[in-house]
Amino acid sequence: HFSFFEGKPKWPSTKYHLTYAFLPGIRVDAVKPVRRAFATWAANTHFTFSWTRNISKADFTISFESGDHGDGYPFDGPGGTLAHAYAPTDGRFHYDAEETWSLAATPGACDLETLALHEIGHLLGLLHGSVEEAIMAPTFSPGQAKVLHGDDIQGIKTLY
Ligand code: TQI
Ligand code: CA
Ligand code: ZN
Ligand code: ZN
Repeated sequence: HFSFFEGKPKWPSTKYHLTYAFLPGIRVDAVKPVRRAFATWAANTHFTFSWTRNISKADFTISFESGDHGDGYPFDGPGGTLAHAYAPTDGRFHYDAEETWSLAATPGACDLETLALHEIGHLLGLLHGSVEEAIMAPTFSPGQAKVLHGDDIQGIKTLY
């Protein structure tokens, strides 16, 4: 089953339209999978998302970072942590720039869209659940591509 962060932080219920921006240094090929992941969440929740170029006003920022990048959660080179994202209403979503990223399920590489689906779940307030097929499952096999599961959607509907 789904779970939430301690204290259940969430976006204010009046704020159902959220914006995201890509920070300088973003891989151009990451834009499409991230946009698809936001569209998938939008299709299954009350949220709408749009891309903004105004970084200072964006609710979410997406960037590629490597090693110690100043937020107290350094990345660890190839393998290990692939990406991380913060609880509402921080909005930061970092990919580990040192991973091998891919645009589809590829052995030995990580699927940008699957990771985005998972990290957006965190951005919206979900923690890891116990349903193996869910995008918020506590296990992840790189190379695998996943889609949203009823349990992920149920989690957001319960939180909001
Ligand atoms: N990155 C972790 C993750 O996204 C970072 C993390 C650990 C985290 N605990 C957190 C982020 C609590 C927000 C809140 O879960 S990861 C998994 C899973 C990772 C891990 O790259 O290690 C998945 C990425 F859930 F299987 F552990 C995707 Cl699905
Ligand atoms: Ca890593
Ligand atoms: Zn970070
Ligand atoms: Zn996670």
